Amino acid sequence: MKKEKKMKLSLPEQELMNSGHLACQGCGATLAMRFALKALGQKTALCIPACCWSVIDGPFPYSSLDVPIFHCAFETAAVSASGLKAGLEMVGDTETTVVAWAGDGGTFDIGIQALSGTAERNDDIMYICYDNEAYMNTGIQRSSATPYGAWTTTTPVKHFKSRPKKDMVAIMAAHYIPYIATASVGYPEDLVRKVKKAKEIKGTKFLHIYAPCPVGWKCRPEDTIKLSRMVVQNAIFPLYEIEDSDKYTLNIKLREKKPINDYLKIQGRFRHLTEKEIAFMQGEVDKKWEKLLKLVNSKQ
Ligand SMILES: Cc1ncc(C[n+]2csc(CCOP(=O)(O)OP(=O)(O)O)c2C)c(N)n1
Ligand code: SF4
Ligand SMILES: [Mg+2]
Repeated sequence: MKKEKKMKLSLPEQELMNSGHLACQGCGATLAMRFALKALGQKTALCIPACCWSVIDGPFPYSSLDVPIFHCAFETAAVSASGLKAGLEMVGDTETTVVAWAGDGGTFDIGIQALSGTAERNDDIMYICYDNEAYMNTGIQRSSATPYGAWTTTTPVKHFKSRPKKDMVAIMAAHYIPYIATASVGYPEDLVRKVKKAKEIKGTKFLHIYAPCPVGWKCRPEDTIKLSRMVVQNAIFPLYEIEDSDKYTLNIKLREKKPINDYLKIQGRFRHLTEKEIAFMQGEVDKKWEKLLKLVNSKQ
C-alpha cells in the first residue's frame, strides 16, 4: 500500500484573524496581520492609527480580529501603545504584548515624532509598520516610504517621485533599541520567527514589513506574493535584523542578485519609467546593498 504523504505546517496553526474582513483582494497588509498574530498569540493588544487597517478590521461592534484593538489618532500609534502598556502594568497585567500597528504614512511621516520618543525611552512595546509605500486609505498619496520613480496621485506620471525612500530602519537603529527587523509577506516563516523573537525581548522592538497594495501599485492581486519574494531577491528590500543596535544579520542570502526590471514591469506605478531611469534605480539598489553587506560583515 502506498504511504500517505503528510504535509507539515510551517506556521503556527492558531488563527486570530477571521474571514469577513474588508480588505481588497491580494492585500499584503492583511496577510501581514494574519502572520503577525500567529506569532503574537491571544494575549495581544493592538493600537491602530488611521490607515487601511483601521477599516479592514470592520465596523464596530464587528471585528475580524480576535484580539482587542485601540483605534488611536493618526500621529499617536507609538505613544498610545506606550500608554496602554503602562496602564496594563498598573492593573497588574505584565503579560499582554502591546503592539502599535501602523502604515508607512503613520510611521515614516506623521507618527515619527511619537515613535522616536517611545524608542528613545525604550518603552516596552512592539511597533510594526506594514509598508505599502503610500497613503493608500486616502487615495494613494506619496509618503516618504514611496520609492523613487513611483507614480502616486500626488506624484503623477510626469512628476513621479524624484526622492529616494526614507531609510526608516537606519533611523530606528540610531535610537539604540534592542531589536529591529525587516520582513516580507512573501517569507511568512521568517516573518513569524521575527515577531516571536521580538515578543520575548524587553524594550522597543521595530519591525518593518513589506506589504504590496494591488490597488495603489496597479498590479494584479495574484502577484502579491510574487512581488514580496522578488523584492527580497533583487535586494530592493533585503531581509535582515539589527540586535542591540549594531549586530546585523542578513536572513536571506542571495546567491544571485536579480535585476530590478522584472519587478518594476509588473507594477503599473512604474510603467512610465525609461531605461535610463531604471538604470539609475538599479545603481542605487546596488549601492545600498553593498552598504548593507559591509554592515553585516563588519559587525559579526
Ligand atoms: C492627523 C490626520 N491627518 C490626516 C488624516 C487622514 N488620513 C487617514 S488614513 C491616511 C493615510 C494613511 O496612510 P498609511 O499610514 O500609509 O496607511 P495606509 O492607508 O497606506 O494603510 C490619512 C492621510 C488623519 N486621519 N489624521
Ligand atoms: S487599498 Fe491597498 S492596503 Fe488598503 S486594503 Fe486595499 S489592497 Fe490593502
Ligand atoms: Mg501606506
